[in-house]
Amino acid sequence: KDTESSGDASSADDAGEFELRRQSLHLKEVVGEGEFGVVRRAYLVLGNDKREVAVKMLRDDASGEDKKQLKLELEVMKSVGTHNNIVCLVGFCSPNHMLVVEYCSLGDLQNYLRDIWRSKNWTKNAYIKNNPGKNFKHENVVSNLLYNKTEVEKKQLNVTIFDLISLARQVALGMEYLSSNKVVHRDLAARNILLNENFTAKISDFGLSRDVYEENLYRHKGVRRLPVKWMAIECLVHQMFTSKSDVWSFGILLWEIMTLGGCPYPTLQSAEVQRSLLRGERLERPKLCPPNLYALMQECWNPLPHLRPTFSQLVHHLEAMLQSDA
Ligand code: ACK
Repeated sequence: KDTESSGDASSADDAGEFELRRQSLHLKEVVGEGEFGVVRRAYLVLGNDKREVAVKMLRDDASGEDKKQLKLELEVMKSVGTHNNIVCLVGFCSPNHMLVVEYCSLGDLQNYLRDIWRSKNWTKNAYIKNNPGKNFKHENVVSNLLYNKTEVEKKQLNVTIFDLISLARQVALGMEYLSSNKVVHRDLAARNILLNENFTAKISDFGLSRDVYEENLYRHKGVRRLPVKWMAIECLVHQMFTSKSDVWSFGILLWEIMTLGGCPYPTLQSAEVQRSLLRGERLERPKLCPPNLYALMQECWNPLPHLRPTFSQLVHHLEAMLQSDA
C-alpha cells in the first residue's frame, strides 16, 4: 500500500486513508510550474518501498482559497477512482498542502508534441530564411513541414499519424471513464495530459473539475482564469459545464495533437473567441489531419451540445480509424 496513517486520525482536516507523513517524501527537482505553485519530482519512501512520485505544492504565500482549491482537487481525485488513462492519486500531506500523484516521466503532451515538432529541425529562423517576407506562425510551419514530409516519407508519416490517433484514443478512454462517473473536467487540453515512460496518456489537473453527481452540470462562479480557447460556446455564454463541453475541449485537443502542439486561434484575443464561434467560425483542418478525423473534431464543436458525440462514440470512431490504418 502506498499510503500510511499520519497517526493523527482524529483530525478532521486530514486526508483519511490518503494522508502521508511529510518525512516519507524526499523532494527532488522542480518539473513544472503553474499559477498555484510548483510540481516536484520526489520519492515516497514507506518502509522498504521507494516509489517515484510527483508532488504538487502551493507557493509559500498561498491564500486560503488556494488551499481550499487543492483540497477540492484531492476530493475530486479521490472520488474518481483509478483508470489507466487518469493520473493516479497517491496521497496528500495535509499540514504542508502537498498533493502526491504518480510520476509521469515524459511530462505533458503539449511539450511532448512541440518537441517532436522541434526535432524536425524547423526553427523560426529556418522558416524566415525559407519564406522571406512571410510572418512566422507556429501552425503554418507545422503544416508546411508535414505536408512536405508526406510526399517524401509517406510510410513514416502514416506511423506518426497512427501514433497520434492512438494517443487521442487513450485520452478518450480516460474521459469516457470520467464522464461515466459524472465528473466534468473543465480544463481538458494537451497541457493537462501527462505521458509516462510507456507512452501511456494520463489525464491530470483536476483543479477546475467538479464532481456533479446529481445533474451532470456545473455553473461556474469562481475567479480562476478560464481556458477560453478550449471552452464550448455554452460555457463562454452561460458558464454551463457538462461532459458535452468536455467533448468540445476534446475536439480542440485533437486539433492540438494534429498540429503537433499548435496554439488554437493564434490571431484571436480571448475576448474575440466567443464572437467568432457565434458567427459559426471554427479552427481549420490541420494539413496533417485526415478528413475523417477533422469531421470528428467538427462534430465536437457542434453548437448544440446534445448533437456532439459522447466519449464512448469518440473511442469507437478513433478505434475504427486505427483499424482501417493498421
Ligand atoms: O511538461 P511538464 O514538465 O510536465 O510541465 C508540466 C507541469 O508539471 C505543470 O503541470 C509537470 N507535471 C505535472 N504533474 C506531473 C506528474 N505527475 N509527473 C511529471 N510531471 C508532472 C508537467
